[in-house]
Amino acid sequence: MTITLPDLPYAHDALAPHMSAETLEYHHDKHHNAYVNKANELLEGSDLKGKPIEDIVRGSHSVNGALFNNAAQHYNHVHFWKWMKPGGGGAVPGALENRINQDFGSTGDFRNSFVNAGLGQFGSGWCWLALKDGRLECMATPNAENPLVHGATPILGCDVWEHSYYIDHRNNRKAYLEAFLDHLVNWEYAAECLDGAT
Ligand code: MN3
Repeated sequence: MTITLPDLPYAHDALAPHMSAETLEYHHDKHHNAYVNKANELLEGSDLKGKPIEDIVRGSHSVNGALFNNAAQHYNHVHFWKWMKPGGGGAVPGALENRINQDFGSTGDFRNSFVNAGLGQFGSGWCWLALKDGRLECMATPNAENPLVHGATPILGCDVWEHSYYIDHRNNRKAYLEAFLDHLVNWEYAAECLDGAT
């Protein structure tokens, strides 16, 4: 079984103006595709070949850096496309909203925590809402790293590599993170991730 590039779950221009067709053409068709090709190449002859992607990510972490980087980026992007939708960022489904209120105090506190995690990640990486030890928390990770290698399950993640926002928001990462939360997040998919984790 090889790793394959999933189609975007919407048209390339469906997230504009918050994330343009040009960004998605580069980000999905070129960057994500390159991670898929490289991961498949590196899986040849590896005993992780054919394993579920989560096992490949955990199994290559701190053992095979090149495989980890490409497999983890594949995992991260598969979910990232699904964590967005046209006209997203609306109401948080009740069960997830209750968990956010319980663990952060309020949705506003969650929002500050998520944006600050994204802003605080120096250079390339990701910010996350993740479930760890039964509690929701925000975290930031460098490069390809993700909550899986910290014993946590990702519920929502945002790519803060410049390739994700430089065309549309230039160097304004904060504006990108706010546009992601206000206009792009597919909260139904985040709620599905929480259901899967509990
Ligand atoms: Mn990316």
